Amino acid sequence: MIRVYLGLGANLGNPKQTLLDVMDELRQADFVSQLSCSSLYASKPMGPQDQPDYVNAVVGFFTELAPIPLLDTLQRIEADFGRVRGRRWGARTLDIDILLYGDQTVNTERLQIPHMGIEQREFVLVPLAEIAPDLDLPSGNSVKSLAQSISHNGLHRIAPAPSDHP
Ligand code: A4P
Ligand code: MG
Repeated sequence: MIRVYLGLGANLGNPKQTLLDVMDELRQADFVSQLSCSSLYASKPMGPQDQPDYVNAVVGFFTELAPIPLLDTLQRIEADFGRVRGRRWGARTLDIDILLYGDQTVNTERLQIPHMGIEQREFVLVPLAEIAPDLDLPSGNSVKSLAQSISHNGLHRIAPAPSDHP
């Protein structure tokens, strides 16, 4: 079993409810064990500014799925939630990024892990530090210290993590 961390983001429709629904779906999925969920955070858009603010969160779990089957599965979940692929960094109903897959590095055309930009994004580092404060990235940097030193850029907590025992 490999410990995986996903970044969840949404800024169309009802982003908060979408992320709560995705967390619920993951908790019940047969490829997911021991799910932990961060709080939900509101964040300013990175990239084009003429789009709504985002809601972001991070989840972690153990899985037996290999990286590409995991990506396929997560892209099906994105599609189920009505994601229409538009411009890069543009508005979306649901974006799921594989942030980390154990301590493995993946560098193929379809998949790069760690997800590029982890260390520069407050909306990834802060929720990741909430559920994995003792984690070190493959680069050797500590998630907690990165989260403490990055500019929070208006990031703020808007909802608690859903209960581990609904
Ligand atoms: N792909 C490669 N590596 C990965 C990975 N580790 N996890 C490929 C998931 N997918 C990965 O993704 C394009 C392709 O990336 C996929 O088909 C997969 O093969 P996409 O989700 O269709 O496109 P995208 O998300 O528009 O592009 P990208 O570069 O992934 O953007 P990001 O980095 O996801 O950024 N602002 C705030 N505040 N919060 C956000 O969450 N998100 C974005 C999107 C922009 N601004 C944001 C936020
Ligand atoms: Mg993406």
